[in-house]
Amino acid sequence: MLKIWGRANSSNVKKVTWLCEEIGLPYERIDAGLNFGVVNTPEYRKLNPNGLVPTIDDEGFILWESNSIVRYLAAKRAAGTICPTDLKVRADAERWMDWSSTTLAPSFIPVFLALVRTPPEKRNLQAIEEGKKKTDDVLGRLDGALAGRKFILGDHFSMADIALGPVVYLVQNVYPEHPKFANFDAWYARISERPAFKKVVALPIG
Ligand SMILES: N[C@@H](CCC(=O)N[C@@H](CS)C(=O)NCC(=O)O)C(=O)O
Repeated sequence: MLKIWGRANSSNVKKVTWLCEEIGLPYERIDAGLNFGVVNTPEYRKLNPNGLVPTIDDEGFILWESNSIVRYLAAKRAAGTICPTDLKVRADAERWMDWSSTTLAPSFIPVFLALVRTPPEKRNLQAIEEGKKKTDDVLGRLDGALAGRKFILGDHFSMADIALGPVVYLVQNVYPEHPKFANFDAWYARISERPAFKKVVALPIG
């Protein structure tokens, strides 16, 4: 069975568990990271020299980097649905997956870390405000891309929504007072009502 190392509340691990739940792919998840440790053991570092989660073992094939894992599993198990087969549509999906990691997450994760994992007296308020402004701007761009679309690629739910959703879940719960965007709100309502999202993405923030 597919093995996934990583604590359930990590947004990068959630991408992988969400995909598995969506496509009914059985998996064994092994807690690792933060208070669970594991990631600094020599055994884990052999699998993933970064000491980060997630990492998977698919019948002996070891892979890390959440978006690469999602691309791999979706191409293997959900080609034509969650992983588009048309080259241009797939590139569009991959673009949004990369954008989630290179643009959305770096704008908001510093705000999340400051507000959720840093004691009030140690918070850098100016950095938090700057992160919120960057997040507002990035959400506005996502909102623009979602105009007239049910999901980020159009009518069909895809791996691009999976890469965006767990980070957006943090934004919605840690920074709910962000400016409102109609297309973004409608899309978030659509993805967050999916049973798999409710099961593995909508977990307590910590
Ligand atoms: N680019 C990597 C980033 C992985 C990453 O930063 N994971 C975080 C959790 S979201 C982590 O391992 N943090 C340390 C820990 O949990 O111990 C990916 O997308 O897989």
